[in-house]
Amino acid sequence: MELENKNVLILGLGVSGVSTVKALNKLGANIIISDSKKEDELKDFLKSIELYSVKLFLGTNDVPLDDIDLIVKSPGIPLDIPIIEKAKKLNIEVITDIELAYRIIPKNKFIAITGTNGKTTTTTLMGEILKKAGYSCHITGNIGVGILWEAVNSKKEDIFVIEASSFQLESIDKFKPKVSAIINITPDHINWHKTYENYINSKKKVFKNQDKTDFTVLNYDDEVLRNTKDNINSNIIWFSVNSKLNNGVYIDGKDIVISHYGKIVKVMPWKEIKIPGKHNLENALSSIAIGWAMGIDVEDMADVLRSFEGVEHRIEYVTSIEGVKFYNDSKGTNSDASIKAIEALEPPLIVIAGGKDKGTDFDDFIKSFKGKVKALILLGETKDKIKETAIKYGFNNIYIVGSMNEAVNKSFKIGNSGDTVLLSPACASWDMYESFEERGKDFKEAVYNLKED
Ligand code: UMA
Repeated sequence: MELENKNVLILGLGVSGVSTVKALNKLGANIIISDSKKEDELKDFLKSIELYSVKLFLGTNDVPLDDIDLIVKSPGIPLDIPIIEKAKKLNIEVITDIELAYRIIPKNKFIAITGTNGKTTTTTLMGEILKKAGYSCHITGNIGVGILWEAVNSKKEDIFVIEASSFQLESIDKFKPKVSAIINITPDHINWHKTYENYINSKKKVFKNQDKTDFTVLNYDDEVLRNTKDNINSNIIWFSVNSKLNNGVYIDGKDIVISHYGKIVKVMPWKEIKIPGKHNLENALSSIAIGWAMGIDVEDMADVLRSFEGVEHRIEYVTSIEGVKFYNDSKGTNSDASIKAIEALEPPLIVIAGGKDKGTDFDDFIKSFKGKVKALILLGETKDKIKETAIKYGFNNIYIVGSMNEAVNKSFKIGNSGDTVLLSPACASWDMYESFEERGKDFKEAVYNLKED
């Protein structure tokens, strides 16, 4: 795609925006940036682009669109804000970074991994598997790495492993990955997408441009995916923890196997996978299915799965103090993710939850306690909503706190040797923090401070 001397408006100067600015500068575009935040709130991001010649509109998204050829929108920006409505009327195209990356380097191979939960683990795992198999790859996208700067600095043989969010996928048009994967779908980001159906449809866009030279990896155990009525033109590879499949990756007794139209290939005993929990078994099976589609040797996949330890902020063991174990699951940004964390750990649990309200309910979250959770410590925007739901289901051992430090101190005070304290908020972090990483780090710091007291 030719961008030299084109006027491109970059909406949002966060992680994705900065990467887009740097890439477009390299491609010779005229760059206009708009962010609703003011200069002092964007200090770090502005510093990373200080060398470039750009036109800035800060503290507003209300920008003249007269000469704009293209808008590249940061994924989190909703599609119904006035500037985007105005652009639509003027027939100015609005896309997200993964779409533009594809248009710039369409000949590279893209692996796009989406799903409500498990995206980060599967994306990281996939990167490790590809590296083990000798490929050069870029691990990008929602995982915290803007794709465009990577794209303009890549070689044609490089593989892009993209953690793709529903926000990014909502604004794709031509994006066509070699392998797409949807690990699971449960309600999330309803405030942004308006309805659960819209959220599901944005995830499914990941396979909409694929053809019979491509592959789509889907979870057979996920009802939404198993019952999909969509026309999928690529080769589907199912994976399942619960069912045997004619064509796919599944558990057969002690082993993980791949069945290719009935021809069985043994991968490894599933108990040898290092990352714990059933949800991680799903992540492992989806990685094997993607690896199979990419023609990777099963021994390479098994080797990585035996040693891969997981990712930061996802059921991450922090430390143990006086017999109380602490786990950081700040990436538990929706009920389903937090339910998986509760299922994966040994009781009794003290759960720290609450955060930004995304318009979902907490019924399933509370129902998953099933005698495993002995106390609930709540903070953030959703604290009262979660408390009311807990009481509705007869769970009353609840403490409301005002900060992470207070939450950690309270958990330690009520915890006994043998208990596990789990930060798994079931909510996004944006009411109190810039990101879930910042929240997780704050939790870990508060835990380490207990040690020093
Ligand atoms: N902004 C406006 N106008 C608006 C709204 C926002 O100008 O109406 C501005 C904000 O002031 C801010 C910028 O847009 O400066 C933020 O853009 P963004 O929210 O898209 O955030 P980025 O920093 O660019 O990070 C994004 C992803 N964030 C979101 O989708 C919310 C990051 O995923 C991703 O790692 C990064 O791009 C690189 O691809 C984070 C995330 O929380 C991890 N994702 C959600 C999730 O996983 O649940 C989807």
